[in-house]
Amino acid sequence: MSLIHPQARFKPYEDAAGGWGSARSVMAILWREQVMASASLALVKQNKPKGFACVSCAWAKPGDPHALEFCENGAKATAWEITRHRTGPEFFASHTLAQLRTWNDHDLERQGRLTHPLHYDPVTDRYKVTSWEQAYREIGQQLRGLTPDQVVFYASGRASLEASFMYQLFARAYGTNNLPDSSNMCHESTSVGLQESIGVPVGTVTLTDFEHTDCIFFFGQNVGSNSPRMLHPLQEARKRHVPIITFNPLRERGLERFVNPQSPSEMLGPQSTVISTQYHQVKIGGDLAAVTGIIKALLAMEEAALKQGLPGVLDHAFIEAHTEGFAALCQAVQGYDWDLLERHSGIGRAAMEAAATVYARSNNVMIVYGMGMTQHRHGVDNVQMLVNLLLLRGNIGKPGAGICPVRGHSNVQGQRTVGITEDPSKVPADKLQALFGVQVPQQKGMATVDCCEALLAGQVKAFIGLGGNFLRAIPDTRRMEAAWQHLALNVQVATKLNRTHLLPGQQGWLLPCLGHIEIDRQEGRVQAYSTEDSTGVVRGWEGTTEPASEHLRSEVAIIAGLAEATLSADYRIPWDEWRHDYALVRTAISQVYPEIFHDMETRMWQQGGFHRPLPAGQRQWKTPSGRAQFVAPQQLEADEDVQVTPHAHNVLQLMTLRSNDQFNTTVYGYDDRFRGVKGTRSVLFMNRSDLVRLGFAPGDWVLLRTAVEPQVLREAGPLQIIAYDIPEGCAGAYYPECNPLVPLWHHAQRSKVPAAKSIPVTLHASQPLEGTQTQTIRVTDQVV
Ligand SMILES: Nc1nc2c(c(=O)[nH]1)N[C@H]1C(S)=C(S)[C@@H](COP(=O)(O)OP(=O)(O)OC[C@H]3O[C@@H](n4cnc5c(=O)[nH]c(N)nc54)[C@H](O)[C@@H]3O)O[C@H]1N2
Ligand SMILES: Nc1nc2c(c(=O)[nH]1)N[C@H]1C(S)=C(S)[C@@H](COP(=O)(O)OP(=O)(O)OC[C@H]3O[C@@H](n4cnc5c(=O)[nH]c(N)nc54)[C@H](O)[C@@H]3O)O[C@H]1N2
Ligand SMILES: [Mo]
Repeated sequence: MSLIHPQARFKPYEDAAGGWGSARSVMAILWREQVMASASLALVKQNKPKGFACVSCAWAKPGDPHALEFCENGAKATAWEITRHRTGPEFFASHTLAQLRTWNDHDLERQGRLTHPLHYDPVTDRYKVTSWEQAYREIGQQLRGLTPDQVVFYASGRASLEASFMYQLFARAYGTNNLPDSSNMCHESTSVGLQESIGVPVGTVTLTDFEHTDCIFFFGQNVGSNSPRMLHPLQEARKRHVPIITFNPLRERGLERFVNPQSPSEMLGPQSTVISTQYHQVKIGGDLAAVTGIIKALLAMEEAALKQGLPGVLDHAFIEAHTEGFAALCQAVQGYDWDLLERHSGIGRAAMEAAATVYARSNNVMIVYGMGMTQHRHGVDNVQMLVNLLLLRGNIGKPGAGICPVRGHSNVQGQRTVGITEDPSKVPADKLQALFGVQVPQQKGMATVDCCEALLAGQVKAFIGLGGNFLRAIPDTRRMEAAWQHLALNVQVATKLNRTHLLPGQQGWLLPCLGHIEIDRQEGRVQAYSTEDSTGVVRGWEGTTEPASEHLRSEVAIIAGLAEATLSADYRIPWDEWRHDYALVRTAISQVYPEIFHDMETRMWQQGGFHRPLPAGQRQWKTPSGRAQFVAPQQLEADEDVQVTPHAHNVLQLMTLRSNDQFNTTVYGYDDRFRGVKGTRSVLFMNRSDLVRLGFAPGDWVLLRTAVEPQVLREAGPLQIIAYDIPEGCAGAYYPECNPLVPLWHHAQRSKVPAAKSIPVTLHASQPLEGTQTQTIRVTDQVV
């Protein structure tokens, strides 16, 4: 294949996930960040008692950890946070924000940790060092001059339970429920779907379930890159011959084969563990049809068995005792014929039947899923369809079975538990009133998409970001960047410089905070913090490395400082005491949420922490009917903006993906080892017959244009085409570079999660950009 950039390469990766490739990749980043020695000290404490929680994903940390309880990407996240590189006053003195806006995501964060509080100076177009006191005073003053509904309090999913609890209390005492968070772009389809179906907003699977399961289904989650520590329980399950059945348009390496890089015998031996025993390359958005097909096959098996006087395959006792909506589900499923199901799923009837056969003979089945399910127009229906499948054989509320959404950031699930939500009905208003004198505003606040709409309408005047890279993570980048500049106040609490910080609005503040790996001392005493992981386990942690700069403040301290400067003294909120002793914040959390967090201070230090109560796991259904709900599919396509027969015309379905070398908008490097990409992110994965049909060749450069709402030009690229093993009509490219293509309105019904996994696009011939090959997409990513 001819490639124009000499350093960019595409060569299929032959090795298993993990293995030597993983070890080499970790060494490379430790070297680049100059943390060979400090990282070795830190990594042994990662995910350990009296250590720190990995700042990468939210996957469960075992109570009895391995000697080294981290994965390749966890190690990268650690190295990236404890890096020796610094983005200090000299850096900001020598760069205007206009200059920095021409840099890409990698180069911005690569400069290292922020060291000083900064205030934007419009005269010189630079950030200048300020004092914390001045920052709090001026921000407080400005917030007092605005009305609460003009102000947004965004949270990315990393802040601890303590910081998150204080943040939502600050927002509510100020007078707003405008608390969007990263999970609005992520697992909100889960929170909505599971709540309706089984009465809890979170998954029911725990780590021990992996020891008891006898079958695992995987839908739209890339375990090898995004939650690699889960490969260990999967490997253990495979050693017990547990079948794993995967549905994914791409053959993701972590779902195919794994070598444990921390096992000398595996590293030196020739064998890798086969992960998936069945691999079904559904087309993007084809899962509703695929699961409908599996259920249709189960119903046929049931009928055949009963005819022969044999026991059926469905758990009728469970269905009768615990569920509602079974007949409607059966009727809907039987209404779809196999032709239609094959066309919409992109896989054959035999594949759906094969999955059904294994499902029917397994007793304890769990379903694991990720963004491939939630980030669709019908993301909520996707989630509920997975629950339907589980309920048919009583696979919720018994050991080894259940639903397992794989959450993103390290404490994203916990943030919601302690009140970060736009919905006031989800917070114990009476308690906040009684304990702190805070009257929770009645009016629903803004989640992420609402906030973007309000920004476009000029209704948001101030934005406070507790971490994250909002402007880069949201859809419709170009339109949002233009609107963003009109903010009167923009306060960003962050560890590293990113694109959102480069559009400061009229008053821009960049407040550098401690990361979670760092020792947080308040008045000389080390402070612990806590998180809730993807399986509902709450644990206590402590940072272990010295802070990147003496000027950093903890998130808890920053929130307290801002709150004190903003709120009147009428409230009984002990900000100053909380800042000096986080245990007092935990006491408050236990008082507000006693069912979940009673005795938190002791229980979070127990071996393995403590589980939040999960009624669905005990077969108690907190739904309006008191039963688990079957939800009949209303349609088969997860994205109605996309036609069913893409190969008949020139529109492809584009999914935006993470590489193995990034954490969301944080781009560690330009390799996506498992997918065989080296030295570039400017690629488009395409099916060979599509590219031939559309008149392109591998190595060609193209621009992508969104194929709906033609009056708005949404364009990204240029990207270089790679012929790839992906279903016809589907294409893949990297997030966040392709976010300008996602229309803001193209989001999931009911949960409003942007449908980043199925964007209708057309291709247009182009040329590579001048300059270095690592340049990412520039064309429409500029501020207009
Ligand atoms: N190293 C690392 N770890 C991370 C992150 C990171 O960026 N880097 N991000 C964190 C965050 S915030 C999150 S939310 C999670 C994200 O982790 P994932 O949920 O794995 O998200 P994506 O990488 O977006 O990958 C989605 C997967 O779904 C597949 N897919 C896309 N569309 C469909 C579809 O229609 N059907 C099916 N069946 N599959 C589909 C894709 O091929 C891909 O394998 O990971 C977290 N962990
Ligand atoms: N097209 C497309 N868009 C997507 C997605 C997709 O798959 N496709 N995925 C969506 C998903 S699942 C998510 S979760 C969002 C992610 O959206 P965000 O959570 O907003 O983005 P991140 O990239 O995780 O944020 C990175 C920044 O967080 C800051 N940071 C890091 N550690 C800390 C810390 O300890 N404290 C503080 N205060 N700041 C810190 C750093 O400054 C860093 O630059 O993006 C969403 N957008
Ligand atoms: Mo996420």
